[in-house]
Amino acid sequence: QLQALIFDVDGTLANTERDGHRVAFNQAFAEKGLDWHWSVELYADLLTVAGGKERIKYHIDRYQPTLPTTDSMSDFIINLHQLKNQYYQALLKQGAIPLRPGVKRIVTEARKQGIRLAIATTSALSNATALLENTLDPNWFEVIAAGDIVPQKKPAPDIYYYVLAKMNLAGSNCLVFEDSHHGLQAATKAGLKTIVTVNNYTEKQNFDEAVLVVNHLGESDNPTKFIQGSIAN
Ligand code: XBP
Ligand code: MG
Repeated sequence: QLQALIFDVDGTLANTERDGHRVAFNQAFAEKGLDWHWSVELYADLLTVAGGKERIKYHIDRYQPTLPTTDSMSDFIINLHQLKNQYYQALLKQGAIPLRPGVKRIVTEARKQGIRLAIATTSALSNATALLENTLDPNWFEVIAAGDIVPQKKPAPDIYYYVLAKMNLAGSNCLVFEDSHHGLQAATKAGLKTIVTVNNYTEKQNFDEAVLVVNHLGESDNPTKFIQGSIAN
């Protein structure tokens, strides 16, 4: 029996990456006087690393050979990431990052039916909460599991195990919404069934382990396209 829906944030609730996090990273680089620029194309490669701090570290190790190899928790990375998060949250406040189709409808319907809600994201807690404050309501979610709350980010299953333990739920009673292969791996390893809503950055990835793959969650004026699997699953 379905008791809870667990949502990823970035790419699933909203398309936060290209016009959100990426833009904010570039704003932070400029403010710090760094001549780095993450183009839409380059960012597709950088997205193979989950977590903003981890992504900066990857960039330095791979593309800034003159800089000494950094510790992922170095003050430099932590400060740069915090600055980027301020810019990101300002973009959210401006309403620059709307929810994807169908998200509000599904969350509202679940609430009506007494289905419990949770968040499982790699993003920093302040970013996840800010997105919910500007779109839905953080209080609707019983658990907001985010960022460094677990030692290993997605594709490790830790964040999903954390949510299940906090909510005292069995995986078989939950349904996950994800947009990426990383996220699908994390949920699958934790024994959870997953619906994938693809976006431009993830549409070519492998989603064989998903129960259903769609282009988005649909609205009456914008019907969902089924890519893989069927509702009967
Ligand atoms: C999202 C991420 C995050 C965001 C940036 O992955 O990898 O790192 O790109 O957010 P998922 P932070 O959707 O699988 O959770 O800078 O807050 O990490
Ligand atoms: Mg995602």
